[in-house]
Amino acid sequence: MTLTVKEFIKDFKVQFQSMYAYSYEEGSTEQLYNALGMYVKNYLSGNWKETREKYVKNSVKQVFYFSMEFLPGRQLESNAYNLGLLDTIREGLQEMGLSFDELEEAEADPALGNGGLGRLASCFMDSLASLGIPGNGNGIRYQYGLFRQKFVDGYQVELPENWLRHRNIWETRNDKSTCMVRFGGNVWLEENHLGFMEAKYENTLNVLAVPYDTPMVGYRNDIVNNLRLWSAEIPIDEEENYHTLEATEPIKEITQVLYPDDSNYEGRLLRLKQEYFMVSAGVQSILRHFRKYNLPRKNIPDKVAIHINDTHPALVIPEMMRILLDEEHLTWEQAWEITFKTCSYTNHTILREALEKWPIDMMKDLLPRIYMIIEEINRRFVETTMPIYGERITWQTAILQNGVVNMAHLAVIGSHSVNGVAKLHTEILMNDVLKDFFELYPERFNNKTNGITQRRWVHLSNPGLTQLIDKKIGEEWKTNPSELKVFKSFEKDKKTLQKLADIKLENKQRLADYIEEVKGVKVDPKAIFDVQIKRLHAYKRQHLNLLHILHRYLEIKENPTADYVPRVFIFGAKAAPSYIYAKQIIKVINSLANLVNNDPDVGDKLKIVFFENYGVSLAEKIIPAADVSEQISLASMEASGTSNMKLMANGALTLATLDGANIEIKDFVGQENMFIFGLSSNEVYDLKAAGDYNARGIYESNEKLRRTLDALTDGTIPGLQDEGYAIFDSLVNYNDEYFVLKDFDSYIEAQRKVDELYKDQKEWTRKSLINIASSAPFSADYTIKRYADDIWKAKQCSEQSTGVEPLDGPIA
Ligand code: HBZ
Repeated sequence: MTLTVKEFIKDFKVQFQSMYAYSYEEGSTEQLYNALGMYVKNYLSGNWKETREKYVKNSVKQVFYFSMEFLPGRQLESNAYNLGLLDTIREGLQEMGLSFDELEEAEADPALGNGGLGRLASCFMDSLASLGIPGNGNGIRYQYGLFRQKFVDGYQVELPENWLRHRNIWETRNDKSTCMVRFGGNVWLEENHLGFMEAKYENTLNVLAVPYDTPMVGYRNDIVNNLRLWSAEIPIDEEENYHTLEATEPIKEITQVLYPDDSNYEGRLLRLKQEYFMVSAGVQSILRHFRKYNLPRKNIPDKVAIHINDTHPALVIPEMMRILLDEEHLTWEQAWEITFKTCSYTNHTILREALEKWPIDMMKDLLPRIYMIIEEINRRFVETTMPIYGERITWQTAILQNGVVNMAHLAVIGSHSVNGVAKLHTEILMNDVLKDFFELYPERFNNKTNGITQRRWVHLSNPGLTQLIDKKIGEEWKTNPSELKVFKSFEKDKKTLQKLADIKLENKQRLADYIEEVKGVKVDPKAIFDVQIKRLHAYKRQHLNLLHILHRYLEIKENPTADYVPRVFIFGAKAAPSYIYAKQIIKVINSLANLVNNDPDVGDKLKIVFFENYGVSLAEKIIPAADVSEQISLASMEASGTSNMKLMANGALTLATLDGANIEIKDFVGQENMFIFGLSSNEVYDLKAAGDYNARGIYESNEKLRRTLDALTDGTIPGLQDEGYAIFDSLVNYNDEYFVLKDFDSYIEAQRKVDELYKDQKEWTRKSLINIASSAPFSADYTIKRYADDIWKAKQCSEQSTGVEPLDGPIA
C-alpha cells in the first residue's frame, strides 16, 4: 500500500490533534516533531507486531546482540526512509508550510555509547532488520547519555546529557516483561523436596528491570526488529521499604549514567552492577520464552544466539549457567553445552588497559552465586587444560588470576566463536593478545571486518551523491551494494566527474555555512576539508595531526606569500573526563585554532575547526563534506575504525597508516587512490621488541620536527597553561609511547602529496569516485550476513530483504 500526500496530511492532522488537542498550526517545533514521530511509529506498529509473531510462529532462530552501548542516532528520518515514506512526508509537510529538516532537528540523538563500538551495534541493528534476520538488541536505557561536551576557553567541559527530558516517542515501556535482578546478600545451595539442589538467597538487593522496546525498521521489507533497553526500578511489592529518596538511590543509580570511558578500565562497582543488571534481565527474558512454551532446553542453541559485544556483557555465560542449573535443574554438562553453543564474543580492542578485570572480592560480594559459578568454570577449565597443555598455558589462560576475574578469558572459554573486527586485528588477537587461547581453541577464532550502513551514511546523509549514483547506475546498489562497482566505469567520464565535484562543493558549502553559524569561523569551501572524527586518544594520534598543522603554520609565517593549497582541518572528538592527556590535546588544538584562525598572514590558507559535542548527528553533517579522511593511529593499535569506511563511501581520500580496516580499504581501493604513510604493524612490533627507541634522539636530529615541537612551549601558541609542555614532555622526555615522532616525516610527506594531488582537481575527483565505487565491501549488510552464516547460523526471513550477493574481493 502506498501512502499518498493527501492521505498523509489528513492523518497527520488527526495525529497532532489527538496528542495536543489543538490545530497543528499552533504547534511548537517539538510538538510537531512528536506528532510526526508518533505517526511514523503507529504506521510501523503493525509490522512490528507481525514480525514478532512471525518469528515465534515459525520458531526461527533469533539473535540477541548484547551490548552496553548503542548509538542509533536520530530515528525519524531513517525510519521514514526505510518504510518508504520519506518523500511523501517531506512533500506533505511542505504543503502544510512545514519543513521536515526543521522538525527533525527537534529529535534528541541518544548518546547511549562512547564511540565505534556503540555505533557499530546500531549499524548492525539496521542491517539485521534490512536483511530480515531475526535480531534483537539488548542494552541499558541510561537516563543520562554520554556527557555533552562544551569548550570553555578551549578546555573540554562535561555537561549532563539529559536526553530523556523530552519525551522519547520511539520507545514503548513493556511492563508485562519485567524481570527481577538480585545483588549481594548470602547464597547457599539446598536440596529441595524433589531432590534438586536449589540456590537459596537472603538479604539480597532486588532490582526490578523494566524493558523499553524500540522498533528497528528494515529497509522496505516489512520487517521491524526490536531493541530492548532495560531500566532499573524499585520492585512494586518492596516500595514500602524505600521511605526516603536517598534510600532509592542504590537502585536508581544503576541505569543513571553511561560510563564515559572508551579505553581506560575503571574498577567501579557501579559499572559491574550495570553489566550484570543488563545481562541478567536479558538472559531471563530469553529463557522465559522457553519456559512459557515448554520448549526443550537442549534446543536453545538451535533457536537462540547470544552475542557478547566486547567483554562488557560476558556475565551472560555464568548467568545462563545459573538459570539452567538453579532454575531449570540441568546437570553442569548439559548447561555448559547449551551455554557454550549459544554464546559468541567479539573483541574490539588490544589496549591492555581496556581489557576488563574485576577484583574477585568485588565480584564475590556483589554477585555471590555468579562468582561460585565462575569459580567452577575456572576449576573445570584448569582441570582439563593442565594435563594437555601444562602449567604455563593453563595459568596464563585461567579466568581467575592474581585476585581478579579476567573477563576476556571468561568470554573466550564460554563462547564457541571469538572474532576480531578487521583482518590485522584478528591476526593480532591470534598471535599476541589471545595467543595462548588460539593454541587451545584455533577453531573458535575468526575475523569479521566491520561495516557501516550505507542507508544512514550515504543515502540519507548525502542525497546529492545518492541521486548521482542512481542516475548513473540505477537503484539496485541500494539493496545490493556490490552493484556500486559499476559506478567505477564512470571514472573517466568528464560529465560525471564534474557533477561529482559539484556535489562535493555543495556539501562543503553547507558545512561551511554551519561552521560559520556555530563557530563563527569563515572557511573557504574550495579549500581541502581534512577531517579527523573519533574519540580522542593518544593511540589515535590527534597530536600527530596537530604537529603537522603547527608545522604548516610555521611555514606560512616564515613564507606567507608562497603558493599554499588552502586547507581546513576539522576535528570532532570527546575525551574521557578523567583522561587528562587527551584533554590537554584538545586544549592545544583549540588554542592553535584561535591563533591561526585570527592571523591575517594566514587567511584562507589554513583554518582549524574543532566542533563541540561530536556524535552521530554531527557526523552526518561533516562526512559528506570531507575531502581527506585522517586515519592515523599507530599501526596495530586501532582494531578496525569505522569512520574510515563512512568517509570513503562519501568520496573522501584516506590518509592512513596500515592499521585496522585501513588495510582492507587499501586492498579494495588500491594504494594509488589513497595516501599511506608510517610504520607498519610489524615494524612497530620490532621497534617495541628492540627496546631502543629514542624519541629525544629524533627530536635532536630532525630540525623541522624540533622547531615544531619547540613551538608547543615557547609561547608561539597564546592561551596555554602547561598543556604544550605536557605534550612536549610525553613525546620527547617520556619516549613517545605511540611513535609520533618516528612517523612525523612520512606523515608530512604524505600531506604534501595531498596538496599536490588536490591541485589536479580532475584527478582528485577521479580518485574520489573510485573510493565511492569501492566502498561496497564495507556495507554492514555483508558483515552481518557473515556473522549470521558463520557464527549465529541465523537465516533471512523475508524475501524482499536486501540482497547480499557474494563480493568479488575477499573479506574473510
Ligand atoms: O570499536 C572501537 C575500536 O576502537 C574501533 O577500532 C572499532 O572500529 C570499533 C568497532 O569495532 N572500540 C570502542 O569503541 N570501544 C569502546 O567504545 C569502549 C567502551 C567502553 C569500554 C571500553 C571500550 O569500557
